[in-house]
Amino acid sequence: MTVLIPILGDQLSHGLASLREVDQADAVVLMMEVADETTYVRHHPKKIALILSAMRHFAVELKRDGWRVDYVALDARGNTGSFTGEVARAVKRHAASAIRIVEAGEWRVQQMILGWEQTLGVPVEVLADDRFFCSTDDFRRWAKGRKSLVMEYFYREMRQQTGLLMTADGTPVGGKWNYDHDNRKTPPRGLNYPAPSRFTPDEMTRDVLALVAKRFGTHFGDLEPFAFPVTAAQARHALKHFITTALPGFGDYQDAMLSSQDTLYHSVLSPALNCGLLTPREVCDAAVAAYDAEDAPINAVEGFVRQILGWREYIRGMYWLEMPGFADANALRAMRPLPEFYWTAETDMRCLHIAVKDTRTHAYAHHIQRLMVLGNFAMLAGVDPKAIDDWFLIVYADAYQWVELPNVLGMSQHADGGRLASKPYAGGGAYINRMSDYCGRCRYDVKAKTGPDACPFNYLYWDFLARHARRFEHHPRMANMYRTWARMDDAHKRDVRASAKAFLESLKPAAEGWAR
Ligand code: FAD
Ligand code: DLZ
Ligand code: SF4
Repeated sequence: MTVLIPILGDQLSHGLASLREVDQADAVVLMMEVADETTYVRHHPKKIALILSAMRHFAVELKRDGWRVDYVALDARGNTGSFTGEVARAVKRHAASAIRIVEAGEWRVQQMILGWEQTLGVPVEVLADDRFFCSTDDFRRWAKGRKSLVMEYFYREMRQQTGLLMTADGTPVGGKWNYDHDNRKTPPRGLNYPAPSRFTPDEMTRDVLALVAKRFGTHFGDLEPFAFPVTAAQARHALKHFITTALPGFGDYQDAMLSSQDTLYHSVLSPALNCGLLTPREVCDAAVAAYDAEDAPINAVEGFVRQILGWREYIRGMYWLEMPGFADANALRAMRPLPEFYWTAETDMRCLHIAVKDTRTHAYAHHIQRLMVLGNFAMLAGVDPKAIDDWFLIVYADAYQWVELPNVLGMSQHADGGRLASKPYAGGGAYINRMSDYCGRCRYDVKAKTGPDACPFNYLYWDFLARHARRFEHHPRMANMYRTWARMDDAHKRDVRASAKAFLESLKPAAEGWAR
């Protein structure tokens, strides 16, 4: 009897549930490079290269560890181009009597897996992905019966369940659950920011880079230089580097944006975490160990652990709770096509120009660029959530639908009507100016409120509030802003609306073909 163990491109973890409690002699691991996955959207070339290179390295490591591995390369003869097609061929090739697989990260792929037993005629065992701290069933139980699903409460339960940053008597380390009060400072001039670690491509990665250049060279984004970790050992090195160089400053300047600094104190670990080269447990343990050794302060360590144990787990829970309807959410009825500059970076708005340029070069932008620049603009401008959702899925090396979609449709676009974040993350130019050094050299005037030279975020912000007054004016955390709007004289309000209208009409929609 042969058990076939398919391992998907975001399941590259040696401790994966499907590799445990199975006799190597009876098993064949199947790994598949398939055209459907590389092209269901036109992923950034760096993302494709990362996944294919990490898959190839992982297969070599599995063989070294004694596994029989059947690896189907993208250009292998007979490759059907789909997971289902390749699993079907492998079942025949190995006369497999059963399939054992860890549940997929994405709804789309999980639906395929759930059809295999019937179409392939062999039993399929689907295991929970226990690399996450919280199972999808446990999240469902947590959410059941709650009117509002606040991340902070979920996070506290996760702290208690895992014991991370908890004292022996069940209280949070340091006496507080959350130290954000000490974070989010404006960065002083002249800080010496640490650089994230970079890895020189080996021969295997260079082969992948050549393949990606040939097959996907026309996708949005720069393939080279390519410096992501592609093995667990490299990813652990990157983690260690982050813990020693950047973690101590993580909390303080978490919301800052600087034109000369792409990563500030962020970890840039999400590409490795999301394809499985690191587990969330080892990342949190490393951060807590730094606190225990007095190498990093509590505000930094708690803030960092919250991103992973809190936000990352909560986002995944929300995805599985709300799918498949989540993907069609459009509570604000936004219809505008995506502006062309999301693909070209050609805009005079300096904050957006820099964020798109960074994204194109690195397949990375940090959280505040994603939320308060790229996402904020799309929401204020009323961009169709499906169009901005596609964009975010394509352009980041860490983007898989389970994590991208709730962040985009829920957190940044308010398309879910406030299920994930009760209040829209909307901000005007003053917020971006306070948190960045972008505005000083922008063609627009961040202080001006209306007219052709005013910062578009300023009038778009008020125009957004005016457009959605019925929905938000009685929201307890927004009523203040509506009172300010009500106090503005009618002529100014008309200027705001006219400036917004003229600006929005001037936006060039993206040409067809960038996304799919
Ligand atoms: P750090 O700032 O160093 O944070 C540490 C880790 O915390 C991250 O590596 C990540 O694993 C986790 N984390 C932090 N915030 C979140 C969050 N909101 N959701 C899930 N995990 C989080 N993250 C993705 O992994 N993939 C995406 O496709 C993605 N799309 C996003 C789209 C939008 C509009 C927004 C607002 C956020 C998105 N995020 C996404 C969340 C977050 O921006 C990234 O996880 C983070 O920028 C990754 O960079 P980092 O590793 O340097 O993070
Ligand atoms: C994103 C991606 C890409 C570009 N290519 C592959 C691939 O060729 N083979 C593979 O196994 N996985 C790939 N992936 C990641 C998958 O899309 C991801 O594992 C699923 O979406 C998870 O549900
Ligand atoms: Fe962005 Fe406005 Fe600042 Fe220009 S002035 S960088 S558009 S926030």
